Amino acid sequence: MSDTLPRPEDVAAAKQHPAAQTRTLVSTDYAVIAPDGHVVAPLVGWNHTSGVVLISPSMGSAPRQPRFTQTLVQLTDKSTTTSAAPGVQRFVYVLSGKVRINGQDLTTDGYAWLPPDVPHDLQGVEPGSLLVFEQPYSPLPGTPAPDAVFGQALAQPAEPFMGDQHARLAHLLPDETDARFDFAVNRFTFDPGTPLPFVETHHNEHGLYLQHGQGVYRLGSGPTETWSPITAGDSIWMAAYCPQWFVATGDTPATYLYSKNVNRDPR
Ligand code: UGY
Ligand code: MN
Repeated sequence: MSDTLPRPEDVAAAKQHPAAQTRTLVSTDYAVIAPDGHVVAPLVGWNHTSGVVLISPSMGSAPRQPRFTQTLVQLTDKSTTTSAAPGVQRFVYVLSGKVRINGQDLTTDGYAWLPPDVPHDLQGVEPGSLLVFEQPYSPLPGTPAPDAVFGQALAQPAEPFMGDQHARLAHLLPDETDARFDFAVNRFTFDPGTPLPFVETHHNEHGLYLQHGQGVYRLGSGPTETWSPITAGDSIWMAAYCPQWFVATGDTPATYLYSKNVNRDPR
């Protein structure tokens, strides 16, 4: 066994190694997960399916801890699954490929919200990838959960955000009109150069997946403040009260999908 340590110049050279670089950042109030760090593994509760759990409660410690999971699923034509964990709602978004859920075929930008504790029949039809959010469902007192929702993101109205036609927001679930939904998933498109109009700070947390384009995300404050360059395939967790701001860069629109806990008292 060697009793010597690497020389300082060896450490300096290691830091420059191409394989030692990553854009991934994991902080106390946010995380940026870049594909360069993905480690693919079989997914619990799925058959013939691997993927990456991008965001989960393991990422932080209470109270600044994700209360949901966001998973990138590598779909095969043999993939199957029938439920999330007990009491957990599931939202499935097709990034590519084709999936059949309860007999309905979904292709790119198709999605399904699946209520807790009602088995579903999900089968891969053509290989591709899915973005899946899961969060424990919190029912309204005395009110059952809604039935499953199926949709196509491009068919949902994309409204100008705070009057700006260059930032367009589509709600994929009816959370604004139906308080039985405690979870929202929205699709936000920014034309090049368009920003979020102000630095948001709010009690809700977000899971975000950049589907198209690129931009810069300002996250955190004080010692955790960062200005992260992000590109398609990157994910972000933003804890409650994490200051957040975005501007789309590049020549094409930037589109992100994001989740948000809604319609429940945060106490
Ligand atoms: O709904 C939202 O809070 C959204 N405007 N946040 C975000 O895009 N970071
Ligand atoms: Mn926000």
